[in-house]
Order: sequence, then C-alpha cells, then structure tokens
Amino acid sequence: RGAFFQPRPQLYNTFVEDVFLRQYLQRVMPVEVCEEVFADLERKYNAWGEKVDELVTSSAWRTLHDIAAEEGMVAIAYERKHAQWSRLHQVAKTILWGPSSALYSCPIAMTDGAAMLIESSGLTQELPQLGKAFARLTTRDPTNFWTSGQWMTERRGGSDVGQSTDTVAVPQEDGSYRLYGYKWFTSATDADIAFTLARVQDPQGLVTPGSRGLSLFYLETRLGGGAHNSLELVRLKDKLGTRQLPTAEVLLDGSTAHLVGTEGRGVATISPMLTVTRLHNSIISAAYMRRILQLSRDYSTRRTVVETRGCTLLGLETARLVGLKEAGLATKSDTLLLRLLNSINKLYTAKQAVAVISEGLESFGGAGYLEDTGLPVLLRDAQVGTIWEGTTNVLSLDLLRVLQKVGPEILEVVTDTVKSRLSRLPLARCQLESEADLIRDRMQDVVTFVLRAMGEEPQCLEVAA
Ligand code: MFK
Ligand code: FAD
Repeated sequence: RGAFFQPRPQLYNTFVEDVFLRQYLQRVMPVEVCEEVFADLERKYNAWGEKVDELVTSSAWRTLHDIAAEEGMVAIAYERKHAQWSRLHQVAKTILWGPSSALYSCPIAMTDGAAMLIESSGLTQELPQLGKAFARLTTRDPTNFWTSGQWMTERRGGSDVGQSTDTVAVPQEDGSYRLYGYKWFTSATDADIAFTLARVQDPQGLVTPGSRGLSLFYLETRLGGGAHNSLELVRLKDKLGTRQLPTAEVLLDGSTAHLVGTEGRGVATISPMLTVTRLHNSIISAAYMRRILQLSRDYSTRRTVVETRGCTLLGLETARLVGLKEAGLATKSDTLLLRLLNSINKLYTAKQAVAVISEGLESFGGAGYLEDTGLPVLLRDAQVGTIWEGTTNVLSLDLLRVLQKVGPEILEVVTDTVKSRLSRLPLARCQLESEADLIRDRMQDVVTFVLRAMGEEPQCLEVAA
C-alpha cells in the first residue's frame, strides 16, 4: 500500500481566512454594520461543525516573541553569566525594552515566573516535562522558545483563589490528571504552557474546599501533533488597555495536566512565580514612568522625579535580592527583605505609575490626549498594573501576614539595611543627613500608603531611619 498517505484537507474558518472578503466588506459597510456582520460571519465553526479554537495573532506580536527570545529577555536571568548580577542585567534590559514591547513584557514576565518556579521546585527529574519546558522557556532560539501562562483567576474571584477556585483535577491511571474548569482571565492566551490551580478529586468525586484543597498543575496547551489540549477559548476580553495582549476566558474540558509539588500546597508552590511576575510588574511600572519622563522634556518638578527614581530603585533592589536568592547567596535578612519588598514594591510602583503617567500626559497639553502621539496608551496600560498580580488591598494583606508571621524582626531588617546603606555612601555629612531624611520620608510614605489602603490611621506606625 506504500508509506505515503495524503492528509485530509483541512478547512479552517472560511471567513477569518478570507482577507479579500473581509477587506471588501470593511471598505463598503459602515463600522457599526460591519461589527455585527463580522460577529455573525466569524462564528468559529468549521465546515464539519467542529468549533475552531484558533487564536489569530498579528505578525508583529509573533515577531516580538522572536525578538524576546533572541535578546534573552528571560534567558539572561538563567544563563547566570554574571552570577547573582544576571537578574539585575535582565531587569535593567526590561526597563529599556518594556515600554516599547507592545505588552510582550506580559508573557515574558509569566515565562520568567514559570522558569523560576520550575528551577526552584527541583522537580525536573521527577517530572521530565518540566525539564523540557525549562529548556524552552530559557532558550534564545526563537523557533524553540516557549511562553507560559499563569491561570489562577476564576469567575468567583481572583484575589482569594483559595475560596474561589472551582476547577477539579481527576486522577488518571498513568499518573496524570484531567482538568475541568473555567479560567476567567488568561493573558497571553497564545502561551505554550500554563501553570494553574485545581482541586484533586478523590475516588468518591469529592474535593477539599479552601486553600488547603488547592494543588498546582502544569499543562501544555497543545498536545503532540498540535491538537488543542481539550481547551476551549470561549472569548477574548474587551479591555480598557493592554489591547495588544490577548486575554481570554478558557474552558478546561478534560485537559491533560501534571501535578507539581505536593497535593494541597498549590498556593505555596506557585509563590516563586508570583515573586517574579510581581517583580516584573514593578519594573514595568517604573519603566513606564521613566518613559513618560524621557518623553516629556518640560516635566521637571522635583517631587515626581524623586518618585520615579525611587520606584526604579525599589524594583532594582528587589531584583538584586532575587539574584542573590537564586544564586544561593541570600542571607536570612536578604530573604526576609525580599518577602517584604516584593509586595510593597508591586503595590506602590503600580499606583505611582498611574499618577505619574497621568501628570506626564498633562505636561503635553492636548497632545497628551491624542492617540496618534502614542502617549495615551501608556496610561491605559499602566492602570492594569494595580489590578493583576494582586490588587493593592490584597498585597497590603499579604504584607500584614508577613509582618504577623515574622514579627518585628522584619522591620529591624529594613532599618538596619537602610542604615548600613547610608553609612556606605560616599557623602558629606550634610548630604548624608539629607539623604537620610529623604529615605525616611519615602519609607514613611510607603508605610502610610499601606496603612491608608487598609483603612488604618497612618500615625500608628513610626518608621525610624
Ligand atoms: C508587565 C508585567 C506583567 C506581569 C504579568 C501579569 C499577567 C497577569 C497575571 C495574573 O494576574 S495571574 C493572577 C495573579 N493572582 C494573584 O496574584 C492572586 C492575588 N491573591 C493573593 O496573592 C493572595 O494573597 C493569595 C491567593 C496568595 C492568598 O491565598 P491563601 O491560600 O489564602 O494564601 P496563604 O494562606 O496566605 O499562603 C499559603 C502559603 O503560600 C503560605 O505558606 P505556608 O503554608 O508555608 O505558610 C504563604 O507563606 C505562601 N505564600 C502566599 N503568598 C506568597 C507566599 N509565599 C511567598 N510569596 C508570596 N507572595
Ligand atoms: P476581586 O478579587 O473580586 O476583587 C475586587 C475588589 O475587592 C478589589 O478592589 C480587591 O482589592 C478587593 N478585595 C478583594 N479581597 C479583599 C480583601 N480580603 N480585603 C479587602 N479588599 C479586597 N488572572 C490570571 O490568573 N491570569 C491572567 O493571565 C490574568 N490576566 C489578566 C489580564 C488583565 C488585563 C486583567 C485586568 C486581569 C487579569 N487577571 C489574570 C486577573 C487578575 O489577576 C484579577 O483581576 C485580580 O487578581 C483581582 O481579582 P478579581 O478581578 O476577581 O477581583
């Protein structure tokens, strides 16, 4: 019979594929008519009645994928060419690249988080899929480069995932699991893999509620041969900003996945990913502020300059600590400081980015409000920084939990660090005092900010410098 078999011809969505027909209709129909007609014609079923879940991204988006790989936007941190300084190298490059990356910084943040999760899990022997994924997440070869999603949020809420996660994981005989659930926000839905949370079903079909019932799973979005891993892209979100970035609602309908770490320790196991994605969030917030400053020549009030520089320093300092931790060089104080800074850093920089960029737009007058200046997009995209990766309230609570768990020792670590930094600065005494005043004011601002966010009276906590 011979070895060659002609594959069956595939018919995809006949309207999506038909550029000529689309362009013709767009040319002759009013926009509002076109919207309705397109919605009808695009309904994603193929000629055989099967739903076609194809996420069509632009060639520019796919080029950004390749550039990100070639430039080592994730790889730099894991190649460790410069040991613990590699992380700083990577985030410095992210500061320059982020505001020009058309939000490709988002998949890169999650890909970096996934790589950190895998590396710190020590599970690559036990689960070879993780080893294979790590190599692809950290490669500079665009054809092999994979990106990762982070699917945590469900319809009932994204802050308290412990209570709000309904996805279940059904054990299979081969040791894998099938996931059934609905992920309400999945950004950069073109990702190759995702880490997600679900509750393992026992033989009676029961699950443990709350955070202790959550486990972490690794899944590949496509199975061998390129078929979807039983995922349905239900719809794309229509968003205020970040429109360059595809964010979808995804139905998991029996998707094959692998348990990562210990059953019931899902939140703790995914936390290294949160550390890295929150670091990126703060770095990108600072980078957006820097960009508007660079663009706005007239924007020179001292207060805002200090804000931008302070936020950049917070991000860089957090990255330095991440670098020490991943190089195995972090002291106990470094680890405590990182745990504390990660929440403050993310919440503060994200809030300040919105305020500073808004000021920056105003400095351009009417031009700051016009789309073709390329300025309004900075404000629209910065707003999401306060929401994703933990809202301000939720991170304030996280901070309180850390303070409660570690006790006053953590504040001592902060003040000792500030004092030792100041004593190392090559400054004259008067300069030293003014720097000390500045830092004390900034710290007081941060603490006040957190307390206000929690509805507490700011004067109840004194910060010594
Ligand atoms: C341009 C930049 C782009 C960046 C990418 C953006 C893409 C968008 C992606 C997303 O938005 S993904 C969704 C992000 N979702 C969140 O960030 C959820 C926000 N909610 C929280 O962070 C809550 O605090 C949390 C869900 C973690 C609370 O859950 P639990 O189960 O009540 O946590 P709990 O009991 O406080 O902690 C459980 C364990 O995890 C504890 O360990 P132990 O059991 O050993 O004591 C905690 O210490 C540990 N843990 C929790 N948060 C941690 C952490 N460990 C380290 N770091 C943390 N941040
Ligand atoms: P809720 O949890 O319902 O919170 C609503 C409000 O209540 C907030 O103001 C919050 O601060 C407040 N609140 C909640 N709990 C408390 C509390 N205990 N005390 C005080 N106040 C509280 N998620 C993913 O998992 N993966 C993604 O890829 C992803 N991409 C996203 C992309 C975009 C553009 C956006 C906007 C969101 C994305 N998200 C993603 C979801 C995001 O992480 C959540 O929106 C966020 O965690 C908040 O969850 P929620 O929307 O359910 O709000």
